[in-house]
Amino acid sequence: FFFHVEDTYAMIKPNAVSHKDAIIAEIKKEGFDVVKFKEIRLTKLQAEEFYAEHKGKKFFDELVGFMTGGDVVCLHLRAPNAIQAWRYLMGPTNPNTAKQDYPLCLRARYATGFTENATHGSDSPISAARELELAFGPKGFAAQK
Ligand code: DGI
Repeated sequence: FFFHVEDTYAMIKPNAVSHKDAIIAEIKKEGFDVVKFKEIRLTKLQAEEFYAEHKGKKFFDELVGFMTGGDVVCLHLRAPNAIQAWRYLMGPTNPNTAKQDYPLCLRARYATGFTENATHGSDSPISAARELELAFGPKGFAAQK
C-alpha cells in the first residue's frame, strides 16, 4: 500500500472547544502533523461562505448561528491519507450513529447534538483546498496574526 501525504482542513466546533487540548493531543497521537492552528470567532458572513453548499437547507440558519456563537479552532492537518483518516477519526456526521456504531470516534465522545457534532473535516481534495484557502489563505479567517 502507498498513501501519499495529504493536507486537510479540520475545525473544532464551539461545543467542543473546551476539549481542544485533549482533541489536539489525540490528533497528534494518531500521527497527524498540525501544520497550523488558530482559535478564532467566525463572522456570520464567513460561516455562510464556509457552508455555502448547505444554503437553503432547513438546518442552515441553525448551523450558521451555532458556528458563530462561540470560538472555533481551525486546524491545517497533514498526514498520509489525511482527508479520509481525519473523517475516520471524527466518525459519522450523525452523532447518534456515531455513538451507536463507532463509540471511540471523536463525534461519539464530544457531540452534544446533530448540529453540535464537535468537529468538521473536509470531505474531498477539492473541499480541502477550498477550506484551507478560506481559513488560512492570505485573506482567510484564520490567517491574521
Ligand atoms: O461533512 P460533515 O460535517 O460530516 O456533514 P455535512 O457537510 O453534510 O453537514 C455539515 C454540518 O451540518 C454537519 O456537520 C452538521 C450539520 N448538519 C448536516 N445535516 C444535518 C445537520 N444538522 C442538523 N441539525 N440536521 C441535519 O440533518
